[in-house]
Amino acid sequence: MNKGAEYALRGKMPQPPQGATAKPENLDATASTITESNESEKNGAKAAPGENPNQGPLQKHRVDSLGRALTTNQGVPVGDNQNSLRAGLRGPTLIEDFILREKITHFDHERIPERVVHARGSGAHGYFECTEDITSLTKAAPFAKVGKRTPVFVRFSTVAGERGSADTVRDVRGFAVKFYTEEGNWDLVGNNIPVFFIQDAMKFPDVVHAVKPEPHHQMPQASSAHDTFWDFISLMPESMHMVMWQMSDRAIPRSFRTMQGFGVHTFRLVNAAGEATLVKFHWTPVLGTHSLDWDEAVKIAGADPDFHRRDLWEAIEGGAFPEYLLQIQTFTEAEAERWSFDVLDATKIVPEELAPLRTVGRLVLNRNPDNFFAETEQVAFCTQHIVPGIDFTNDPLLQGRNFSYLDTQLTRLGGPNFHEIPINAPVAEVHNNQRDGFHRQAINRGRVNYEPNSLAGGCPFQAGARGFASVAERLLAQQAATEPSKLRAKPEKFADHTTQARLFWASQTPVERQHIARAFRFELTRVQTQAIRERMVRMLRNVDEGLAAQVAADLGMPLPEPLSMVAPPVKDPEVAVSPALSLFARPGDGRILGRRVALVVADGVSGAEAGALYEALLLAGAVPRYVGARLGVVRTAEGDELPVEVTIEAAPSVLFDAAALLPGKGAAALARDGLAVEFVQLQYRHCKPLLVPASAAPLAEAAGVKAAAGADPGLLVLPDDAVGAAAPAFVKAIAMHRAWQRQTEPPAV
Ligand code: HDE
Repeated sequence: MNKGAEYALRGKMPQPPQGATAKPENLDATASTITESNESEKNGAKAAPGENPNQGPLQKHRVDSLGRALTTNQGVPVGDNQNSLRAGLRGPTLIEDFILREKITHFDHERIPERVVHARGSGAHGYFECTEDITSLTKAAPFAKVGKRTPVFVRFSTVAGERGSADTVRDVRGFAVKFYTEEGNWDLVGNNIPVFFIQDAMKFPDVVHAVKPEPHHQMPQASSAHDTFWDFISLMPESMHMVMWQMSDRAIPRSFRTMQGFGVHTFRLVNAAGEATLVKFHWTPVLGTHSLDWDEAVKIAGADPDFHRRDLWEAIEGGAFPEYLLQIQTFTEAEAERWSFDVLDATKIVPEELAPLRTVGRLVLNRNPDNFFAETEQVAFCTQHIVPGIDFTNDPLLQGRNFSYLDTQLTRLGGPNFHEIPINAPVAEVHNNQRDGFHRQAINRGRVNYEPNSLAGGCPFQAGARGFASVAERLLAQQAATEPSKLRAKPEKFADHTTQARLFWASQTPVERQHIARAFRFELTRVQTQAIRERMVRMLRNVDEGLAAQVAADLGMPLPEPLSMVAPPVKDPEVAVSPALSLFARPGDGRILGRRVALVVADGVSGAEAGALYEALLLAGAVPRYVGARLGVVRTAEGDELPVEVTIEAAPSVLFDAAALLPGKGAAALARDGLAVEFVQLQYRHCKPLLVPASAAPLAEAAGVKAAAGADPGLLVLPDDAVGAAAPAFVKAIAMHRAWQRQTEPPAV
């Protein structure tokens, strides 16, 4: 009996001991039935002590029907899967047809509620590898040893759109990682933007209601460009920092493979001695951070709504495994105390200048799911899934999330046993006295479902020091004597909403600033209520006068008074410019894995030049495609046939990262094909690398390409016979992603 250890006796804090256990003399004493050793094909053998049906790899759940006959869900072979059972050839269908009824009933119930936010998502399996020893900071299982690999499942998502909405809308992206550690599952449920709209969970339903389609007519889908969103934002100055990020190109990533991820909140790492360090988590893509152009993002939503999902799937199928570094910022409570912002405020970052990034591991996504529904749809992330070595902080947004995620899964996945769904089941063993509920899979043995017990030898027993222990924090220690210990209010530092919005703006390059201003113009132009536009410009004046003036001019309105601020911005902020906040700060490692490149062909194309370029791109890990006016083949100058893999109509320009017009006598004729002209024009407008050989000059000219522009590193104007040899320069231009120098307002073509 350890009852004494539960009480703080004589001022001594209790430490939970390991539970007392006794080995039974006879295993039958712990059985539920003394007939359990009667085996059958269904019964199987009796459970070995400690055995748990949910543990272990997913393979026991995979179904392969190769060579098998069709059956009902009861395993009855189905003789006829074409005709329902009817009374006579032209007679009515019989209710007796259990095969038809089972099939249709199952179909009728195939949908589960979509996630209330982050409904649109794409998942992948992979592993996390620890690359640096941080055992002095944390005892968390994934960091136990350098080189250790922990299996993971990752789900990327948009926030606002419904399950079938387009991938490339302007939105925050979810970046949720489930680590299957031997000490249980750890979910790091983050976003691709390091801050959030609100400071307190109390406002979450409001911000989500505001951004979702308006309730009276359910429009617009997956878009923040409407009145209710901006009405809410313009009345919530704390959202200003987040909105700056959301209007930047961060919200229109080129790919899940080229965006960062952030844990957002400040968490804690806890070491074996129980010492805690504050931490921020960052996922940094090895291929760099790259985004789309807004005009392009809009067009892709029509041309391929699955653009990001397809990109992720194809990259993994093609062996270009997406990879991210796990980087951490660590700092002490004392350091955090000195900063002008509060690290419990999710609308603030910790600038890298104050706490540098340290790489501690890498995440590699190397396997696509077998089944979207079973895995990507049924995966259940919960912020409160943490393991020994990780702990929360008192960020009021994180605290609110901790209530929410378990709760949402109960409805979405139909009950409290969602942890038994294969994708959610930990690889660690699960033993407790929880029983029953919808869809229970485990058949728990024995008559004991309570603790303490003697009838099951005290098992499962309390883990004691081996188990999870929350950081023993002195919650009221830093309180002023006058502060009530129960209240609804925010700390003073939470009141500054502008310093970091200014920091973000100051850290952007001119192109990025232009894009942010353009995004405000687009979104607020769609807003119908003038007063909302005005309030937003008033808010922007607190961030930057130039930005506010430009947006006001773009909206055709005079500059209104700045909005009054609850707290003035910090006078001398620790960091005024942080270059790391620019998208261009992480150009990537120069590889062009999975980049889609159009090689535009027509009859008379030089087969030699085409082949050389195609091969070089393949070797560089890109995905080249021969694009033509019609499917089939074109004749090469050498007299061979070259397959046209896809047409300009089916795969328009926006689906390619770069284009090469291939040399040949047919190239000029494409100048008379409106679709081909538009193809080149949009490649050019979206600042993508473009290779133009001499014979394709008329097509480029028809598209408005300014071939003379010497200052354009993305434009390769070449003699016809230099195309293949130009592959290295072309690859370099693609790795640069875009030649933003080309962009003008409004676009020249
Ligand atoms: Fe979530 N969020 N959230 N969230 N969130 C959900 O859980 C919620 C917040 C995030 O791929 C829901 O299973 C509240 C911040 C991601 O399955 C729900 C609050 C961040 C995902 C929920 C927040 C996130 C979710 C909906 C404010 C970035 C998708 C369905 C207190 C750090 C996970 C579900 C996946 C999903 C609640 C704020 C990230 C309803 C109450 C901040 C990536 O539980």
